Amino acid sequence: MSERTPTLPSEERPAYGRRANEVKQGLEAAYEAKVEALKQATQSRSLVADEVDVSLPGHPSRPGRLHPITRTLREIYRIFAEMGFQVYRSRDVETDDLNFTLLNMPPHHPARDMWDTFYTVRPGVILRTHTSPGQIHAMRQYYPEPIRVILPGMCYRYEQVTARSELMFTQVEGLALGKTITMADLKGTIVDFANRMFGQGRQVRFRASHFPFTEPSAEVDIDCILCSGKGCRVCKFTGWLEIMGAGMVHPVVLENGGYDPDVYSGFAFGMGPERIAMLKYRIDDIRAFWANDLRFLQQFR
Ligand code: 2NL
Repeated sequence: MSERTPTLPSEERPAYGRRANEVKQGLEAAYEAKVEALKQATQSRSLVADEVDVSLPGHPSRPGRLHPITRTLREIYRIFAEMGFQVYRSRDVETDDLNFTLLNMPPHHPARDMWDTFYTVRPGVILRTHTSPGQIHAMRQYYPEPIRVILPGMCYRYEQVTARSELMFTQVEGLALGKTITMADLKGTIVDFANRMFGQGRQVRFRASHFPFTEPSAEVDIDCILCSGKGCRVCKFTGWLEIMGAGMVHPVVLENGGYDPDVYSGFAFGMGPERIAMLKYRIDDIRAFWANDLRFLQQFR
């Protein structure tokens, strides 16, 4: 502010100051009053314009739905939770070692041909082809305690997409490990699961099979839920539907998890929730799960 030399004679200054104050207060009061009046006007205008008519019908709420695979997974979790299995989460990006070698598939093992995958630019780092590497993580984490876990998650395979196979899909594997686990425990657990998942009274059949990470190995069938075993197109006139693979954990895999195979034993199984959902809900094309067609998705509550 610039300095000014006073020009008013000193006897006039008090009266002049008082008057200046009066003017200032007057302007301030007028300003406040106008602001208040404008506020009131705006408010009454919006009260009229935005009036809520409580007699109007409401907006219907449109609840979302769970994806059929989410529903299937939750059903699987519930059944195994009742049998004492915890959910064990594990990563999608794995090493070749954990996905293959430690599961008894060394480099050049012919079984690797069944599971081609997606590779990252970092050598030895791949997308998992099954949730089994998670079982190695679980074993290494829990040793020497007994284990009862299921491992859900996304798996990846580099293969032709068809009505029956996708390049991304979920898997749920199970692992029970301890000092007294036998094949009888495996059969009891799976028969109980099949009955709870597909209805009481199901026939369950174990067929000898082969996996590199189990010995002995089996494929598990239930009697066809459509024709009860009489034979139809869904079961390809065999009367049976395959629902999972299973077996006793291979000693080499136990050892790779840190458990002495002379002291411990365990059973493991693996299933594909897409396949389970396709059988349960009679879906004939696996691509529907990723197609995001609401007409498909909205059928599931
Ligand atoms: C299938 C078959 C299976 C397993 C998965 C497993 C994992 C470890 C050790 C032993 Cl670390 N077994 N997993 C065992 C048998 C079968 O899956 O057809 N899945 C869709």
